[in-house]
Amino acid sequence: MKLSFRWYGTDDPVTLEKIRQIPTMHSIVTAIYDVPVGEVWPMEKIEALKAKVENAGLHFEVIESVPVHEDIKLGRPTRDQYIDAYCQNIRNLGKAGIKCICYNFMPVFDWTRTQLDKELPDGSNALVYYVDQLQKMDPLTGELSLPGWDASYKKEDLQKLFDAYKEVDEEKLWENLTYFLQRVIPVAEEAGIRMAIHPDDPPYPIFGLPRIITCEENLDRFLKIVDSPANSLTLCTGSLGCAKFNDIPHLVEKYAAMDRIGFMHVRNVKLMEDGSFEESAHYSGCGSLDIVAIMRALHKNHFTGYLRPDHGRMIWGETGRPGYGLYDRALGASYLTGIWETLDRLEG
Ligand code: DNO
Repeated sequence: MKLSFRWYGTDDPVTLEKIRQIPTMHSIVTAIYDVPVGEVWPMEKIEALKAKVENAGLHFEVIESVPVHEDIKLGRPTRDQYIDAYCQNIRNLGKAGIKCICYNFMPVFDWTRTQLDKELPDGSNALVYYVDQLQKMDPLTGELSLPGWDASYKKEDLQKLFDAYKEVDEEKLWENLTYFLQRVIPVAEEAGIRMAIHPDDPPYPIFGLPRIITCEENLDRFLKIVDSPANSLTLCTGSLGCAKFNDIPHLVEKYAAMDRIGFMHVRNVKLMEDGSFEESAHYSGCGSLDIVAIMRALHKNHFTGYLRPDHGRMIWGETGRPGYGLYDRALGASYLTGIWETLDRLEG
C-alpha cells in the first residue's frame, strides 16, 4: 500500500512539510480548488500543484476530487459538454503523472454530518451524525453548514436543484451514471488512470435525494457497468461502515481480491442503536469497525493501491478544517502503518 494524506492546498494549515514528517508517507491527495465545477483545470495550475508537492519530497499521483457537474447526475442535455471537460481533465491529469482520481456521484450534497465539533468524553472534538438532529434540518429553509457542502449554492438554486431531482429516482441515477462511465472510463484507461468512485456518505438517501453507491449489491452493479480496472472503488470504510448492513472487512476482502480498489480511505465510526454515528479515533477499540481485519484483508490480497487515514478528531487544542487536522490523522497513519508492518512480519 502507498500511504497518502489529504492536503487542501496552500491555505491548509497542515503544511506539506509537516505531512512529509509522518513516517512512510508516500503521496499527497489534493485537487485544484479554484476552478468552478464542470470546467477544465488549466495545465499550468496542475503543473504548479505538482511542483509544490514534489518539491516537498512527496508524490503527486492522487486527485480527490474532480467533481461531477450536477447536469451529468441529472442527465440534462448539457451533460455532454461537462463530460467533455471531465475527459479533458483526465487527460491533463494523466499527462501530469496522476494515477488515481477519486470522485463521487451523490446528488447535491457530498458527505453529511449534523455537527462538526461534538465534544467526546475524552475532551476531543469529532464530526457526528445524529438522527434526531438530522430530522430537524431542512436544507431549503434552515442554515446548513455541512462539511462537504458547496456553500456557493444560493437558496433559489438549491430549490431548483431539488425540483429537478424529483424526476431522478435511483434507476434514473444509475442510467446517468452509466452514461458518464461509458464515456469517461475509456479515456481514463488511455491516460493510465484509475477512476475510483467514493461511496455515498451516509450510504442511504437523505433529504429525499437518491443515493446509489451504498451497499454490496450496488457496488457489484457499479463495477459491472464497465468491467475494467480503471473503473474502481474508493473504499471508504467510514462511509460504508456507518450503515449496519455493510460488513466492511468482507467488502474489502472481496474487492481487493478482484483488484477493484484504487484507493482506500480508512477510518473508524461508532454506530449507535438508532442509526446515528460518531467519528472516532482510528483504533478498532474506539469505534465499531475492526480496522485490523480491514488491513489484513488488504495485506492478504497484496494491495498496492493508495491508502489514506481519513477524518481525524480535533485533539490537543488543534483548530482547522473539521475532520482534517494534522494530529489525529497522523496518529491514524501511524496506527495503520504499524498494523501493516506487523502483518508484513507475521505473514510475509
Ligand atoms: C470526505 C471525503 C469526501 C470525498 C468525496 C469524493 O472527507 O471523503 O468529501 O472527498 O466524496 O468525491
